[in-house]
Amino acid sequence: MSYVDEVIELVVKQNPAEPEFHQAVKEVLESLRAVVDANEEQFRKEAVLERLVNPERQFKFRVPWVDDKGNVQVNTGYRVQFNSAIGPYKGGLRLHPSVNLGIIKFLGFEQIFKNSLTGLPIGGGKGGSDFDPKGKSDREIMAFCQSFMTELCKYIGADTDVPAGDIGTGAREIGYMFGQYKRIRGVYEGVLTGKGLSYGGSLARTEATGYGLLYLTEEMLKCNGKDINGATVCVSGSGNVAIYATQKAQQLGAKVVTVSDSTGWIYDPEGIDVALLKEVKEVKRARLTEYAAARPSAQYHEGRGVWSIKCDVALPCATQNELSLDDAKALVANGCIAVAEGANMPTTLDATEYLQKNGVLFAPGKAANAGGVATSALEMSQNSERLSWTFEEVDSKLKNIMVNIFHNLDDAAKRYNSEGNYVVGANIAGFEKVVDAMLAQGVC
Ligand code: NDP
Ligand code: 2IT
Repeated sequence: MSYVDEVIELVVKQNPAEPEFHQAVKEVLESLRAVVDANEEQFRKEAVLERLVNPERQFKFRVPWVDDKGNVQVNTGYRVQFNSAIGPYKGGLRLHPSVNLGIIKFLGFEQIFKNSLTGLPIGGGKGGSDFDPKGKSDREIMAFCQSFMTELCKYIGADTDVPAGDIGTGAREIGYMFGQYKRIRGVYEGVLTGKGLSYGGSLARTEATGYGLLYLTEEMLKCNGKDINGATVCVSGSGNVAIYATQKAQQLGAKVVTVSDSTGWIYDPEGIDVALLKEVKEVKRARLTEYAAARPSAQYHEGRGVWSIKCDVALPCATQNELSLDDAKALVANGCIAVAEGANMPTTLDATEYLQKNGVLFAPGKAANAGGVATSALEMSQNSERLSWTFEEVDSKLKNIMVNIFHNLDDAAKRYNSEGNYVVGANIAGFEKVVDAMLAQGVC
């Protein structure tokens, strides 16, 4: 059996009931075959793949908090410190009822390669909790965040592990967590990114993931003789990534006709009204039915359905496995030319394969959504030098990073005879730097 197949089998055996982690490992290792085969003897001897798929450390902890009725609620918190070969652990905190160890491990594993692709010195980590922020009062959110940080603060620090936002964790939650960290540890440092601008946050971090997604998509289209200007775009999700992806797509001359949330989706043939979407989602924290009620051209549908709408470019920006094989077939049948993942692992393995086989340009999340963490690393730099850069400075660095990422994965794919396969390109380009650092640092 090949080394890659052996390690995939080992991961499934040693980590039962973690299907998302298996899926992420499988996608990465399958596409590293050419590199692994070329170095098999050394990699086996040094147990490179076994080390790569085993987190350096993982924490699971109790998070008790008091709700508005005076009852004690208990959630579970996680932080997985996956790989520190190229820098301090870096990655977001997800607050969603679906969170479990397997989900955090899949996200942490992806983060290793994503962070490497940014070209910045950040290792891979991820955390979160099964806490559901929906329907909670501000006081309940604060109570949860303070309790969560009371435990998490023992394991993180500006030079060791720097968490940030993800699903369910935005500026409000980062603020409460930062306050509690400072109070317990007694240090004012850049221990979290995505902070408010009044206490060490970076301009353009809020926009960065969505804007970065469009910068990479624009470059990928351009290098394949196509244009984002004039394209019809379907976006899923209506959170941080989806909102700023929609905004940048419109600035680049595209028309975005859909957004979604966990209960339904909007088809707006006139183009999504971003100001209204922000008001509904960022200010009121309401459902998309409110968007439809305020916008005559919008149709609201219950359930899923974004990918049934005819588009040139599809940008899944909600959550994992939200674009299935049937969705991929519908996109291809409707003439879609490109899919770029704003979310982490939103496309199932069979859907990815179908899209690629049918000539759809496919940019995997670890490359396409790397703009968020890259700008987090820029926030860390600004915190270290105790200065803040202008919006234009950060945005232009972000754009350069995304254009470079695209060319790095394009080159890596070409080097390994997989021209145009950006999944292979992203995994190989991300892996090379991490493995080089791991080997240089000896057995650790
Ligand atoms: P938000 O919490 O701001 O928004 C998430 C959006 O996705 C909401 O519209 C939400 O709907 C929807 N959603 C979440 N879970 C589900 C689900 N199980 N089924 C259907 N819809 C769902 O999160 P972000 O925008 O920050 O994150 C979106 C994706 O992008 C995630 O995969 C995240 O890991 C990834 N990402 C985020 C980065 C960042 O900087 N924030 C950076 C890189 C990647 P509802 O409100 O109804 O729950
Ligand atoms: O998935 C991701 O890259 C994020 N949620 C952002 C992580 C970060 O540290 O900014």
